[in-house]
Amino acid sequence: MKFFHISDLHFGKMFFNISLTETDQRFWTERFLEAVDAYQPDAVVMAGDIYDRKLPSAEAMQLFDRLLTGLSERGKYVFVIPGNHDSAIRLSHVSELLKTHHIYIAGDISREMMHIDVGDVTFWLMPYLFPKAVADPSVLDRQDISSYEEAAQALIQAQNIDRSRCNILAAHQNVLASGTAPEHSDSETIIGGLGEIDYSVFEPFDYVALGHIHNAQHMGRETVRYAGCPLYYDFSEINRSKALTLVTVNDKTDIRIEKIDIELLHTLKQFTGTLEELLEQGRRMTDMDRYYIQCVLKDSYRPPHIMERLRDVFGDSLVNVKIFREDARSVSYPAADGGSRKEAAQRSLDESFLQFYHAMTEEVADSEQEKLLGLLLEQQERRSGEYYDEDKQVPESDSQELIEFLLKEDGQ
Ligand SMILES: [Mn+2]
Repeated sequence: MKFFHISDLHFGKMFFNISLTETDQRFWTERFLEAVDAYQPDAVVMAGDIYDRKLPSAEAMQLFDRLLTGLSERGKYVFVIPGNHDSAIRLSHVSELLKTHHIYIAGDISREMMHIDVGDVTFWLMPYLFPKAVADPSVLDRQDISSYEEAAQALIQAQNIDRSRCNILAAHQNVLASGTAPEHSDSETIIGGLGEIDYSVFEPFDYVALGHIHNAQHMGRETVRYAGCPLYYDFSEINRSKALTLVTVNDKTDIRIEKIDIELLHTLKQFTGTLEELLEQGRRMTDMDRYYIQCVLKDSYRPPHIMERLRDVFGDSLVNVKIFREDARSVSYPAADGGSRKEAAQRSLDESFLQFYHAMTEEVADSEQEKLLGLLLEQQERRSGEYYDEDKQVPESDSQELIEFLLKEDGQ
């Protein structure tokens, strides 16, 4: 028995302002199906976060459709669990029907975990769980459960696991190795320390196919493993391999893990230097199209027309510009040119705002955003001249929308 363990596909994800669905994610899906042809696994385990959102875009759903159909056409078993980004109900739509095609998608948490026997191996599907869901009267009816670890432990203990068989679990949780947290990526939306479950809880399982953490790694033992996200979803993953995890089960005690390289449409490149140095590095590049590029500015003052000049050289490959910081906590760039309060007071409002913007987002506002800021300030100036009545409800103005646009974060 051989299977690919994948997770955190996040179909529909935006990378900065770029939609990856029709480009990188579709490319990856086709290369993955080729890898399935080349390595002939019996099954594919998808350990949650299939989609980036609970309400995925039509394009993201079509891509998942392509993946499931491609695997079904190749006669593979497919095991899917919902992650915290998925809607369990929507993901498991028509799942009863799909079982006839050997596609098994777990829905909401239930007392008996969905499990499927394939030869000597049993695949167990544990949807993303949280304590309240497991404690619920409709599941275990255990009001004493308060932590994620207790919840996972109780649910596993409630299963009738035949230990003579090889048991494979798919789970989407924040797993620790005896107190050691996994190496995180900034593309995860995980609150530090929340929902930790020690790997020992999964002791009854011979292999645990984990999702949730975006960096591939094992936790505690070789066979409790995060597959990691298939594509680069953040520059913090720049040195990480995106190879596929292929698991071969010879028997219960002999499980081998191989890493299979997969071609990506883009990988990441990060340049650090002054604007002039960055432009020079860009001019020397000959294979720009293969990368998504982040520029880290080391200038001690803010050079004019940063975005325009970088775009001239890097084109659409440039996805993000940020300010270099020695210490991640200090706001070195905005503070560097004007120390005193007097100087700060003399700075114009838009200059101050742009510095605030750097400090908050670590990004340089582009000309479009600067233009919007100008409009916003103009509007505020006009409004401040108007009579202000304290009893009067402040009208919902489009200033709010502009502020939100300027401080907008990428959809996570
Ligand atoms: Mn994820």
